[in-house]
Amino acid sequence: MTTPTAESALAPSDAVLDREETISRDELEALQLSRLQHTVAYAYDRVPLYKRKFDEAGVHPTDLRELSDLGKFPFTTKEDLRLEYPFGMFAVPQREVARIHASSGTTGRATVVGYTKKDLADWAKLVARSLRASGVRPGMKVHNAYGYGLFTGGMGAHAGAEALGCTVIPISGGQTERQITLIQDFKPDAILATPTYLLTIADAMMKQGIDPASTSLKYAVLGAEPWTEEMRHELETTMNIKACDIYGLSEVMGPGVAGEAVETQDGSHIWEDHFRPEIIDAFDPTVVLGDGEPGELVFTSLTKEALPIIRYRTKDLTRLLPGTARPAHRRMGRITGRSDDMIILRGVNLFPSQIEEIALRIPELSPHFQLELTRPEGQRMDQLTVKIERRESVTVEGSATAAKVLQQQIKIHVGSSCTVDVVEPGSLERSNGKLRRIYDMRPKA
Ligand code: DLL
Repeated sequence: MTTPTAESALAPSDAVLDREETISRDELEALQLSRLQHTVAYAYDRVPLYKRKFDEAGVHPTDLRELSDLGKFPFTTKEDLRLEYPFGMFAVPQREVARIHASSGTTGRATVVGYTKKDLADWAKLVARSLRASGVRPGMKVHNAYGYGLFTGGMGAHAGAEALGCTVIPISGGQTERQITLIQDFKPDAILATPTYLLTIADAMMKQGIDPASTSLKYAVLGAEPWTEEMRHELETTMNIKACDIYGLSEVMGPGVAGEAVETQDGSHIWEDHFRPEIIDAFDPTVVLGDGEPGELVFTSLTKEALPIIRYRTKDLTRLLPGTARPAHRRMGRITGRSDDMIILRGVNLFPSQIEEIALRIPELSPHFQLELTRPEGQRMDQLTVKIERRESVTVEGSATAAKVLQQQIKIHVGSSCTVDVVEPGSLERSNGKLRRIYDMRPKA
């Protein structure tokens, strides 16, 4: 039950919030502490890896007396999940595992995650909460273009939209022409997709002579890859929609670990009744940073049964900010990138999102770009080439000046020298889901 005052102050009057969305920070932290104490003991008792790690670190679940004691416990990494492949991290017998998802495993073994029936219900509730925060309401038609299958995006978003009371259109990713037909025929109110895939859809509409701003779509809930405020502006104006962020990762749950409120559009609120976030120094993980300080995001699950996760190092770089639309739940700043996606070019750190931010401020250039890293024969220096499509309306001559501007702006704001190659509209690979931005063609050491 929600108190009418809290609800009317926090969200449009037609939204009924979960009680946990409106509680005070003190109440939330008390809930976190009791759930955390339970989770570390549960993980220690049921998952041999946690017992081994805690024992090696000389900590015991009873050492967790206050929230800051969490810092005494060891981290969990993707490597741990890989080593325990496939089911070594599960804390319940297999018959209690209702569903399994896995990461694509393009680099090394897949990481496998499992859910009990209660985990699935909690997950659906949190995705529903995220979608509602982003403007989606019961009764709306939701076009779900996240990929279905082992990836958590499709089924996670699907269950959340259903739990909210929406009519779900489970199209999955790809088959862009068909997506466009269904958007025109079924007239959905909201679309769920990666930001770059929504861009692919908008682009394909324009090619077919359909104005992307003319569809029935009013809301988009976008995530699974980093995106910028500039990309939000691009999508909102071309499609005449409100676009909000949704964040999550399979090891922690899937989509819906955090979601953004449409009335503030100021970063995703982490649902802290289910996850305790920390920010650490990515280079010295013993240092836990304060709110507002940028670093690597770490999560501990508070309610998960099949796969409790303690201090999971996400490699996502961001910072924690105070709650706004949901005051007790802290927000995360935009993910600037992943520590393992960082390009180090002649000593300068660079993320694709920085290029996106700069390029989209130059009107002649489109949001379609990729970054190529090479090391020319006989040279010791790496070379970065930004390949970017010019806008359809811009001539080749017109784009030459834009290329120079982009090159200069990258030098000024990022500190890297690069080559900019403006290419024909439609010539770069389009996204079907998570878009690959970096093409590393340097000889392998
Ligand atoms: O991408 C879950 C998801 C599906 C989230 C649909 C949102 C929507 P994974 O495949 O395990 O899970 O990838 C997780 O994707 O660690 C981030 O690096 C990135 N990521 C996810 N959401 C965002 C976001 C899903 N909103 C990894 N902004 C994470 C930036 C994101 N990066």
